[in-house]
Amino acid sequence: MYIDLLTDSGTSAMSDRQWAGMMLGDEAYAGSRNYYNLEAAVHEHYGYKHLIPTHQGRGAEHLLSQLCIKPGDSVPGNMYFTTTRHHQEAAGGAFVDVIIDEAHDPASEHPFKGNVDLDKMRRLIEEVGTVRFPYLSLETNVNMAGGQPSSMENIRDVCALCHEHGIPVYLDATRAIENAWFIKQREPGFADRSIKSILLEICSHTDGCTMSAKKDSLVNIGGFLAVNDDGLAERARNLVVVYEGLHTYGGLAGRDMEAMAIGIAESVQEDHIRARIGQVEYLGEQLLEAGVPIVRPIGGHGIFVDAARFLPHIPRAHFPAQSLAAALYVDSGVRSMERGGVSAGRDPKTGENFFPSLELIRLTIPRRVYTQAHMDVVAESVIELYQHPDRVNGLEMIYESEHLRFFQARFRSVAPVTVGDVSGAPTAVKQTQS
Ligand code: PLI
Repeated sequence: MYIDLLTDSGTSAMSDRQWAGMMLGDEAYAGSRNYYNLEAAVHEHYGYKHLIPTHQGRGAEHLLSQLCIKPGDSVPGNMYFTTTRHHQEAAGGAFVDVIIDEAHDPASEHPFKGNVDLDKMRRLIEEVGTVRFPYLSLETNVNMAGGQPSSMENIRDVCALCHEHGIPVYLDATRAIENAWFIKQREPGFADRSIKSILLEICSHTDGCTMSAKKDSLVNIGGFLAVNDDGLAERARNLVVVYEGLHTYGGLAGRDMEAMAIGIAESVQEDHIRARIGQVEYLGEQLLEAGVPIVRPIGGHGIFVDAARFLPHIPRAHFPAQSLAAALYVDSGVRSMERGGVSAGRDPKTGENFFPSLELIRLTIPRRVYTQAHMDVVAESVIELYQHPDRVNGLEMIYESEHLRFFQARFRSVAPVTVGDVSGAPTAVKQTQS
């Protein structure tokens, strides 16, 4: 592995201050002082009343889904995310997509492709009634759409609509700070506001959040559920003890909570977020200049390459995005991530493959890890493949795990690869493929 762009989750570099915080771990089973530091940081930056730490984001999603969703419920959201939808379905709910149509079009230049379509949401409320809606799941800087933000206006309006009908709104705040950056850049009236104040305002419209601190908060492990409702918080504290650990550590070591508290404060620093998103833009601009089809506008945590347009000769059944990810790795040792048909999985009712409109690979940039020179290498390899799409073969899946298959699936090339087909590939790779 030369450059690892699989994910920005838990792969960012911690600062000297965070590492110093690790040395202050208070590993008391109950009431670690690091918990209280984390609670203060979440309160100051996200504003919610109650904090329940979890080992990572999906731990918080599990708690929220188990506590709020009943079998037969519909859970609207602005595009699915893999683990979020999985926990909703495991609790008996069905995810309903209410994101604007532009989010499904990689070429649309809409500045806020993460927005909820208010008409879709209104229609859904009319069709289903409010009884079967446990909450709206509102993701910031929507991952599967290409790291695309929602506007403050849309967040405010959709929250008002939901609250009018007694429906709570829970934020997926995993990349809320990247969303805040785009609001500052693109939405009138926010240019002079601090990232910290924009983040607080986003959260103030909602009733709570699930959080994977492995992204925005710059830690290798950690997450939390934060809510305003006293009763829900009490029920969550009861449940976290069953699945994660005591309510003052939620599956984390004291030192991890300290690093998270410090990471939260660092994550809203303007220079940090400017450099972080600036690096993503640096890579994206090079690909755009070479005509490579990528999701536009350039998103927050990575560049999403439109594999369907990149490899029109590979049918969806042979997973163009997974095929491109494999070819890129063979070409240059750059690991990317499939975000298309493999990630989407199967319909739990029919067992049929989902084929989402977006068939993408994600070049995900960890925070504070790589230099622009690394980005040059990535761009060179992607452009090389774009100019020689015939070098990329489709794949068939030879192992599929039961849950969240994209994490563990295995593939083989549908066409036998003979030596010389893949320029520059090491011999061992060629043998494995054939
Ligand atoms: O990986 P977790 O369990 O800490 O978090 C799950 C999760 C929830 N919401 C969102 C928007 C995510 O992006 C997310 C995890 N994302 C991963 C692992 C990624 O590679 O994007």
